[in-house]
Amino acid sequence: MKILENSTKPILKEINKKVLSGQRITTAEGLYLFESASLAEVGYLANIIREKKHGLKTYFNRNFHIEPTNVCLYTCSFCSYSRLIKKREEGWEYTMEEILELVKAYDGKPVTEVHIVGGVLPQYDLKFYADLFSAIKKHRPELHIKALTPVEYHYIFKKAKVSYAEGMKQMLDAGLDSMPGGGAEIFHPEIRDQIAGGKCSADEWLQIHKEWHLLGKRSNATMLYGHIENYAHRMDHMEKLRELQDETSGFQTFIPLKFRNKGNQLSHLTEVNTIEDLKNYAISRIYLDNFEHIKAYWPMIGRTTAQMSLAFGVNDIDGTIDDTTKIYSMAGSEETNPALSTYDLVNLIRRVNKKAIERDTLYNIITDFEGHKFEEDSAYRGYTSLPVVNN
Ligand code: V47
Ligand code: SF4
Repeated sequence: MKILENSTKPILKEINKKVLSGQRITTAEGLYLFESASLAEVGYLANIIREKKHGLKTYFNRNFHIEPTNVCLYTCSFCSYSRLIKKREEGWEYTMEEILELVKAYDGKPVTEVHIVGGVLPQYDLKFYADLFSAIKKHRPELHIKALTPVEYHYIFKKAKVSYAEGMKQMLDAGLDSMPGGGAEIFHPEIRDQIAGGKCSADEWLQIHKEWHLLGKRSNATMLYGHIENYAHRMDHMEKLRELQDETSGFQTFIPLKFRNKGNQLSHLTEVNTIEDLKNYAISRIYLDNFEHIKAYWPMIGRTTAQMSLAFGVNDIDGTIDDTTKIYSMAGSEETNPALSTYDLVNLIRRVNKKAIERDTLYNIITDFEGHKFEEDSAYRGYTSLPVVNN
């Protein structure tokens, strides 16, 4: 396919040349793609990079989520999930014992990761989380703890009067394995001050990840798109991530998060459409040349868009999570009970002719499902019009 070599648009020909020769595109070129390129054009380029990096491989993992509380001191306008501290009786606040019970509920189940993130409250301080991580490790040492974002870390380190470097070291010693990508939202202050005022700034978010990377550890990065930001804000966000990644190489995965408008202060905004979602995945794949993985978080965008995203630069669709995750169902995701079995996930990937690989958090391969025969056969659930692959 040579659709772009003969393009009449010189800038697109130049971007095509760069992608084919493995060169980095500029921020201005990324902005051009958002503003002027078609879905087919960016999809074509993103898929070249996806296949160069990963072939047809598509990763998922087996994890579960714990949200210690949905009460929060902050009032991010996009958040459908948190209860104001004034209305804390409407939310939940788990004790250490209750959280450990949730962890123990997965004893004997083949999950490899627990993802812990929630609201910010004074009782969940540095000591609480250090004790929690140590207790989880004591109970199940091989379970990977992916927990908290710079939003929580900034708050608990400030309260404990420790530097970011010291705080992250204490978390490491307590058993933290990696950091999820949340809390990034949109870095540019024009937007951040309006939608996430009061919580950690872009520089603080980036600095905390940097300290974690300097300890030799890995993390993810997200971008909340499709609300009041424009394309230049998205490019500015990705530029800051690309710059930090050039310094540390500590990010594993970029996860674009589509803004959902149910039950929050931004409910008057219309959600962007699927074309916009796919373009966003594709352009992030093209621009973030130093990120190994691009993830589509299927509980947020739905299974069908997740399947389509695999042809637009995405090579990871997160995991088999269950309904302990409320963030997305409360924000209006079509996935009201976001759980998929391994069988379902593998079939979802196979139906769009990709190869399913179960990974651990650090992308070590646990099971390559190529040629894997499932003993059970489940009913066709109509995710796409392609037939179920039975091999
Ligand atoms: O930072 C909150 C987002 C994030 C809404 O690292 C919303 O593997 C859309 O970061 N519409 C938290 N998004 C979740 C997160 C995450 C999820 C999955 C995997 C990983 C990973 C990280 O959720 C928040 C915020 O950007 N969010 N409300 C909403 N209404
Ligand atoms: Fe609190 Fe996070 Fe919701 Fe902001 S997004 S209000 S920090 S729970």
